[in-house]
Amino acid sequence: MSTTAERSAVGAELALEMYRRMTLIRLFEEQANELYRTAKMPGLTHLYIGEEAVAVGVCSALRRDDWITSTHRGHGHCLAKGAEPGRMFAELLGKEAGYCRGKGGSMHIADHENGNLGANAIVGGSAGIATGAAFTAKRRGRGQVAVCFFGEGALGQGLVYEVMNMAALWALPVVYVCENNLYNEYTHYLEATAGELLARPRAFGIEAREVDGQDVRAVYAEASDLVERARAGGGPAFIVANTYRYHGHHVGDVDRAYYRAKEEEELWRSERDPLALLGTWLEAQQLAAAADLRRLEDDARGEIERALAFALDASFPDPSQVTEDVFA
Ligand SMILES: Cc1ncc(C[n+]2csc(CCOP(=O)(O)OP(=O)(O)O)c2C)c(N)n1
Repeated sequence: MSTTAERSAVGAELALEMYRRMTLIRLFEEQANELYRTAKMPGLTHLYIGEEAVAVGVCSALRRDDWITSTHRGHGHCLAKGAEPGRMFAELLGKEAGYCRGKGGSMHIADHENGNLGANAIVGGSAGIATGAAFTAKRRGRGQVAVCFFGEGALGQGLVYEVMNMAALWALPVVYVCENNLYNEYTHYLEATAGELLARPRAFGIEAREVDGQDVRAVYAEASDLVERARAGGGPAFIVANTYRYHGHHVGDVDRAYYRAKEEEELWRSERDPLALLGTWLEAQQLAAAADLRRLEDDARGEIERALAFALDASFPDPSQVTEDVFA
């Protein structure tokens, strides 16, 4: 029987794959920002830059047939679970080749083939979907696990407590991943959330842990442990991943001085960047040289450029499709 540390140890191959995937997310998001700034994308989007280690660390602990549910800040979760960047860009641009045939946009991307049950524009809204999926997983008995990503702002939503109660009573295989990036839109979370975050799941008897959300190896270790525990019938778990979004709440939120200091942003970027932290570790362990990391970055850049070109070239849906796949 292997120990938790052995199970969750990150070798060179996995570490490099996590580096590649985090890079892909960052480059995807930079391009999404560019699409907004050049008025090629209709509407807004919420960038995940700075938080890449949470999605990648957690999803690296999952099987393809495990499920995730996501949020309004969902691109990183989609890519970490295996979505194609080209079809994601196409969705952002309202093209037929997109994951929702161009009708969902940034906040509604779902990718069922890879177990992604969907992003969700309703804060906390996907907690019910993830918990329901975990109920299905338990009934089917194939060892699947559901992961529910949400921001700490969702802890103000009653639904989250209703489903944690049921998940604990029925020992459902669900892991709630709270991405604490400090802000609910333009308000520091301490102004909106009383008490300790971890006390909330613990009130239901749910195993709850805190992790450095900038350290992808730490996120992977904690997630692997709790996912395998859930898979083995150990019931639900809750992770608070401490992290930070480098950009605004959405792409249009460029003037942020009234709610957070530039120095704070610069400190996270310079001292706590998830890519830099993993890159430094890889080099220090002599698992990769700077040139290897540059090659990975170049490959990821090429993939994003091809994906973007595909989406820009793709066609819009025919207007006759406007009422297809619309359920409400
Ligand atoms: C039920 C509901 N209330 C309010 C909103 C408006 N809203 C969108 S994002 C957001 C803040 C979310 O903060 P958090 O959950 O911490 O996620 P983050 O944006 O920090 O990733 C709010 C209030 C919404 N989408 N849904």
